[in-house]
Amino acid sequence: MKTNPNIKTEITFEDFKAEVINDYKLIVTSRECSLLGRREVLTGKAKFGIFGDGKEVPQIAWAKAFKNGDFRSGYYRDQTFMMAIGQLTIEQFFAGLYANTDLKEEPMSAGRQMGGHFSTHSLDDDGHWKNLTQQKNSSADISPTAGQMPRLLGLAQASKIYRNIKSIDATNFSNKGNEIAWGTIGNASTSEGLFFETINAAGVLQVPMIISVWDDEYGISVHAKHQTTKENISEILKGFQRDKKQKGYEIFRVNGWNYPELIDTYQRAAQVSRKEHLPVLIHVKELTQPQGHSTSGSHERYKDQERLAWEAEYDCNAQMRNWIISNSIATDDELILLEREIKKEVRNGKKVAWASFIKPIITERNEAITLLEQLAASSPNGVFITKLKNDLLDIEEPLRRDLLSATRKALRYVVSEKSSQKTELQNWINNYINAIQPKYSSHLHSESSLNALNQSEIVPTYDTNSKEVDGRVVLRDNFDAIFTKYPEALIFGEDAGYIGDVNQGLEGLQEKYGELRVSDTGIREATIIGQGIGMAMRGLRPIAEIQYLDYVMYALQIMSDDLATLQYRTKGRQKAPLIVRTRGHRLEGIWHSGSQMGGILNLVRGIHVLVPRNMTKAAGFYNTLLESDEPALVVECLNGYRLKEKLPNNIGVFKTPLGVVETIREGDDITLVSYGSTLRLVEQAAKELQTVGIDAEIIDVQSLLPFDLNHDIAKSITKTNRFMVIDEDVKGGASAYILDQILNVQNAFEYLDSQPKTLASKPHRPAYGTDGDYFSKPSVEDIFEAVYEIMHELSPMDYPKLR
Ligand SMILES: Cc1ncc(C[n+]2csc(CCOP(=O)(O)OP(=O)(O)O)c2C)c(N)n1
Ligand SMILES: [Mg+2]
Repeated sequence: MKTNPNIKTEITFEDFKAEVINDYKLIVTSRECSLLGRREVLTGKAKFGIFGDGKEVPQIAWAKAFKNGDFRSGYYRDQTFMMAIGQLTIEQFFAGLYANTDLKEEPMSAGRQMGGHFSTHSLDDDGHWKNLTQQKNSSADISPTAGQMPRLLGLAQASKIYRNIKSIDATNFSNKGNEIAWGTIGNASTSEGLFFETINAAGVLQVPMIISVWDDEYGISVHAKHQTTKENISEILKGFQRDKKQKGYEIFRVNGWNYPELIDTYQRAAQVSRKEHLPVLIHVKELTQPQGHSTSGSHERYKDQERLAWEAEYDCNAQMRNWIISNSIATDDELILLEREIKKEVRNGKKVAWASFIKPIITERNEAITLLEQLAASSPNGVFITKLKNDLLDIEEPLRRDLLSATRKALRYVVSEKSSQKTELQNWINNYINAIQPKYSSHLHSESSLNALNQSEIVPTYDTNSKEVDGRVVLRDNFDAIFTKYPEALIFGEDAGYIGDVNQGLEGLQEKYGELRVSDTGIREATIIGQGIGMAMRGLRPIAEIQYLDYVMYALQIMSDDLATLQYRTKGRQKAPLIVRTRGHRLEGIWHSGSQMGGILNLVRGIHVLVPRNMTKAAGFYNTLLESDEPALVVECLNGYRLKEKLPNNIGVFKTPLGVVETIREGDDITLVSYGSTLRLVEQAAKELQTVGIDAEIIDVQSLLPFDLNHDIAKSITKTNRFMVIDEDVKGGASAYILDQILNVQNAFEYLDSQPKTLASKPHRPAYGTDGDYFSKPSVEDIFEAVYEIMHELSPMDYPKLR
């Protein structure tokens, strides 16, 4: 089941007829899936359904223009397209609805995403790139409306990079940059800022990107009059239309029920975009929602009779059917026969999908039932266990939760008994959880051989007379080495190009490597990250620069929803090894010294978060990350660019390992745990503490995610028996995360003689100026006194109260 992608200019009428009928079969199949899918949800077999009904015909036209190597970045209405490019079968459609965890049955996400969230496999079983130029590609969907837009920009930009930078090995990724990135978005979702940000950026960058707006006049129940100025997205975007003098967009409008016009429009759009690398908007109007928005509600509640009647008449499938008959391509009777056949086929496909979903669970239930029966027979509490067993047996469509719930409860009835039957059940439960849990929890990170944790440390080495230079020089020289070593590496951000970043860490590099590899961008953090995600998904090694840590907030949603979940939501079949570079901590004022680290840590699980204390460490992290296939956020110390560091002689080679802490001062009395710029204050405080006889050990965390994999902090605490976490984030932020790691992951509470403490900033944003900093964030005196207080509690005679 696939549409014919090779439109020929001269075909016989028979060929033409066959192609039209094939397309009609596709749209009917897709529609039947939607109709039956809804029923599956309403009868309880599936949890939620959101379908592509009412959007079928334009997707056929789109699929015909979509070539191998192209990428889609779309949303939940695109099932017909996925079917038409041969990437979604009826069985897979239903496997998605049932959340089948077997990737072979449910290739979109192995049941991790709700149905209607599509993807293709860019990676093989081992996590290595497949040849993306020989397949049709769909980047994995996410649910937040317009969240697909930033990545779309990067997917398109990759073609531009491949076309213009010849030194990159493009074998797996591009044929001379001829690939188009195709986006889809609902009319209402164009209200999102991400849509407008992407539209503008693509116009500036002039990349081969084609956005289709599926316009059905509604966003759930909310009509276009509340969504879009003039109720017309292509009308208000008119100013983007290119003309003879200025570059811009090509904008098309077409009715979504008009099959021949749609085909013509998509062919023309593709031609111009592919050749000229031009962004295109196709406003596909007059679409419908035959079953309403999703299985959660009915559209009769908010559409009047007139609208419903119009939708019935202009249903794109109905219109195509009329067109086929009026053009004598097939008769009504022939179509009825064909539709009947398809109905059967979809019903059968559904049955097959359900059987393959339920079969392994039934087998597993049989195992559990046998074990419960044996346990019941061996226990004085047998009747209770038998009841559990019978209840489990009564469940017509059991889930794994039901199996575990029954078996785990059964153990409570035999808690003080000893029997081989009990041991057997305990073992079964343990093994079962071990076997099933990865179906839901694997691939938060790459599980390939290129996982960042497989990268071992290479220490920086120095000449005997090595120079002391500004920290930014270490970085700059290291980036220089990176761009030489990796032709596919590129960096972009606000002021990252011409002036070589606001702190001169990229000084002179645009001149050396060109504007495509070292580039300025507009002020648009979310799409800077989107550029990075999209390009990384197509084999490039982007470094996206966010000027200051404080402004990561603008990009955090995309980092969290898209980048952080990519490996997870595709069960390791897509990756975006994007490096996000930023700088932060301790400068001036509310929006130039924020440390929203707790928020970041909680929101980006799936991305490594690294906080190097100096530029040599930072450079080492970049070198490590480029050898791995994982995304990371690197936060450089804003006040460290002018501090002197020795210049290593193995620049571009040394590697800072992830998840490894460093003890930067040894001591016996207390372990002080911190990171980033705050460490300099902690070091000063430690010196001053020494003068009153307190010998502090200082540990630089360096890598917040992953965190101290060797448990070196706990080892230090076995010696000092007390510790304090010092952090410039608010209380309950990163310090609480670190505390949890030390107490609950490293179990260091066993070695403690004093209460573990955290010292963090005031709950308000940091005030401006030196005094603002002093009264907002932990100062040297604060650290000194907090440590002294711990020692005072321990021994008031030795450490009398200070104040
Ligand atoms: C950021 C965000 N806000 C709200 C939602 C809930 N939501 C899901 S779909 C939808 C309406 C989208 O309408 P439109 O873009 O026109 O697409 P359609 O479903 O009509 O094809 C909303 C509000 C969401 N998924 N993401
Ligand atoms: Mg809509």
